[in-house]
Amino acid sequence: MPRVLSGIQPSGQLTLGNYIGAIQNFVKLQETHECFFMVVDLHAITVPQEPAALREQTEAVAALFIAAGIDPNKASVFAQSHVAPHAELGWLFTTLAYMGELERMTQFKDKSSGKDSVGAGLFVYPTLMAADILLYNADLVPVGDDQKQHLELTRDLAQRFNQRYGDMFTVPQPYIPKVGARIMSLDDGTKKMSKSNPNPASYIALLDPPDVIRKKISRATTDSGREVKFNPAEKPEVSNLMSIFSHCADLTLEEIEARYEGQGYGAFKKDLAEAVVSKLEPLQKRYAEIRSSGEIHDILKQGAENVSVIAHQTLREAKERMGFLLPR
Ligand code: AQP
Repeated sequence: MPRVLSGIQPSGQLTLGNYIGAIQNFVKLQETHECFFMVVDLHAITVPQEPAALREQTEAVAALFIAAGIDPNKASVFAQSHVAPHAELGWLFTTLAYMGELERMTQFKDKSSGKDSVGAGLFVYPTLMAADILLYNADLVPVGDDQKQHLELTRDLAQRFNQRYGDMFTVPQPYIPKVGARIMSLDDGTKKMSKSNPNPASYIALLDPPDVIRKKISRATTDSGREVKFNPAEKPEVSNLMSIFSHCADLTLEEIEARYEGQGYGAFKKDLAEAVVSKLEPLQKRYAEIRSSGEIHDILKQGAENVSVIAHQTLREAKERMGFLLPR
């Protein structure tokens, strides 16, 4: 079976953007691929994290994976920091990357813009992401559109290593959904929905209670028009709400346009809120059960055990090819 790897940072509460752009695809792919899904805690510390919150969020993200439908008997679910070769291979790839290519990363530019001091980890994090993927020779990486550029860098680094040291790494392909690859912020149709946005009204968290979801959607920015029409260039906010509706209610964009023709935004937003609430209700129920059972610790332990052999083997081979003296 082709191999899939992806990860999510425990850098805040997971949003509907993370779900539609990434997790929904994880659930589908586990049926046809060998899947490895990580909570990328080493990535989360590229911006300051409060220790207790990091621990709690790491557990929460893993539990949300399971609540969303990832089956630990089909896919390996683990925490990145539980498998030490990630950090070590990350360093090896950092030495292969060029400053210029890291400076071009738009996520780095976005996250560092306007800040007085920016951590070096934020700058080099795409090389750690490359190591995460290449450690397992993943064929496919399901991500949202925002990660496309990092995946390109991963491909470049794999090719660079293969050229210098001989063919070893699989050059991975991105797997990006056609609709919903970039869910936008509720208060600004030009910015992606992001879990670390300081304004909670900008995102729908997967664990938001129903009334909070209703309030956030009723207050979501639209435009001065009345038409529910999919036109991302001219109506970015309404188009974004339509994408969310399409995913949560399993309707096409055309069906949504037809249903709300001539009705303005009121009825549309009301139905959208109910569709999101119904979509998240079973996930939230299952999440509460998983957290109270404590089973997530066993799932993470088993996941790390499953992947460790491959990770150590790859790291050893990469070090050997690069000329490290290996312990005998
Ligand atoms: N708005 C989005 N629409 C579609 N997909 C999205 N993803 C993130 N935001 C959206 C996808 O979710 C996965 C996890 O991403 P991540 O946690 O590694 O970091 P990120 O891409 O930077 O996501 P966030 O939510 O914006 O986190 P913060 O705020 O911490 O940086 C990825 O596959 C991503 O594409």
